[in-house]
Amino acid sequence: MNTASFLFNSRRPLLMAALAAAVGACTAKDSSDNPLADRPSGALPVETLTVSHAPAVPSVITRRTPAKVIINLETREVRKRLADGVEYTFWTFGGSVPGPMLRVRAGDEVEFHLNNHPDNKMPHNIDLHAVTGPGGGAASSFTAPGHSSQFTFAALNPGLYVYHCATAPVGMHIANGMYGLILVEPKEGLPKVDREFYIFQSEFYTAGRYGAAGLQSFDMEKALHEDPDYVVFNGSVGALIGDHALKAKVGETVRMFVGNGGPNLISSFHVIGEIFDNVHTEGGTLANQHNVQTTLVPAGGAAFLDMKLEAPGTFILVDHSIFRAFNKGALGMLTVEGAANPIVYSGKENDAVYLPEGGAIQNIAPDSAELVETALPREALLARGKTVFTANCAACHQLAGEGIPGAFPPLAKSDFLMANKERAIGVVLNGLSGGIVVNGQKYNGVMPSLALRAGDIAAVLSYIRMNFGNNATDLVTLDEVRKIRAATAPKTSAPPPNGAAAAAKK
Ligand code: HEC
Ligand SMILES: [Cu+2]
Repeated sequence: MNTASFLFNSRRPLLMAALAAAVGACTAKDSSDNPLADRPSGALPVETLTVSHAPAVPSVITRRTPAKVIINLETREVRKRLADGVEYTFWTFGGSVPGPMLRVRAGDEVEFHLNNHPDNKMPHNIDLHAVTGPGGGAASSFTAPGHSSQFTFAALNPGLYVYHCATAPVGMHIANGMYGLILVEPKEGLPKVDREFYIFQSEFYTAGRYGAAGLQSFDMEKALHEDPDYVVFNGSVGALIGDHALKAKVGETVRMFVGNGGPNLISSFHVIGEIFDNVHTEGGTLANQHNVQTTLVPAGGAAFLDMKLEAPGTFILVDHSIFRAFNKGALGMLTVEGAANPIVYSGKENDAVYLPEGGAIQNIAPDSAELVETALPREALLARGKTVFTANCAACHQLAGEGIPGAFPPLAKSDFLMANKERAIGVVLNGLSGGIVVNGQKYNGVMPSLALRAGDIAAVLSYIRMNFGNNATDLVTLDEVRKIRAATAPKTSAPPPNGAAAAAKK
């Protein structure tokens, strides 16, 4: 091999000395293990890595010889969506959370450039777990805003690695979104699959609780107690849902590169309705497990797995610490298209009344959720109203109900709200559009129907009519909401356009 000439040609004696030690340790094992063994004596061919943002994965490496790979990564502090109506100032690699996935080949020489955008307020650096060297690169990459750092490392060990910022306070830089994955492909490459996806779990600790609207700041107390408000895949609630769902076809094999930035929690990664055929536990090169339901992804760690898709449908990605999935955001979707395969999965074959011997006949009304709703006592109703308001209304009407001139009418001191209780119930039940006048100001927007339960509507209206400078003394009761609902419910499944608006203005 030609490690010597590679080392002595280098312009970076210190790093290369560290490298020499690492290479020495490596050759001591077995020369065929040495990832630098096939380095040519001359200069390596140079390529610049094109980065791709999650859930996209950079293309498979087809070359079978080492290269010098140049990576440019920019740190950006950006205000973006964390959930509907909720924003956060994320600190990012490449402007996104997670940062882009990086892909190199074992034996490559990687020239890394970390560029800290001049608009940023913080210094940043990068610790790549794929690096053999002090701080995984952090020691050489501390970069002030408006500056750029460069260091070079050899990709000695194949595997899937997390990278993250390690600037003090480290916890805060990670909590704000500074992480991503780097794959060091084994020399021979990975087994071929039809599609690859990049999924990254992490938590956010916000001043307001889950769903609280507006720009949220980082909450150090909650971070210390490891009690996040949000646990998400790919940086926000819903990043892998609906139009953003991962897509594949029946008969294909898919691979998921799953990282976990923490900063605190371990992920119990699971895909509802699928079984992982092969799992590379902890991101190692060995597919050491087959037929796995849930795999652990440690904080600051990764795993990758593949599965063949035999049946169509929507498969839900979750952290199976299940409140995180359904109440904190750790939920994604894989939509698989194709013909049904009744041998693999039949679909529902029969739906019959189940009458256990001796049991009473059960009558389950279609709106069974409604049946269990009971009227709440005054204090509980108002407390619930506040929660419903923060989660559902404040995004438009603002936290103190002050509204936004020209766009969202005020609920605070609103003559429109207070003039007619039944009409107000109708607005929240069915939405409103077509233009109204509130406190002498014209508004012509769309208030959506939010599909709230009757109890939540009673609660939120009781709350806003008694707060924000409104002077109601009576509550809005569950019965009143039910009555208006029965009177205004659309007769067909398609709601009449502006039906409520017309009713509201008469
Ligand atoms: C997506 C934005 C949006 C959300 C969310 C929203 N509203 Fe509205 N709301 C509007 C708009 C826009 C109007 C005015 C509609 C028009 O111009 O016809 C309105 C009108 C109203 C009105 C009548 C006008 C007034 O100021 O008194 C009430 C009452 C009201 N909304 C209550 C609520 C409540 C309660 C919630 C939460 C359960 C809510 N809204 C959620 C946008 C929103
Ligand atoms: Cu940082």
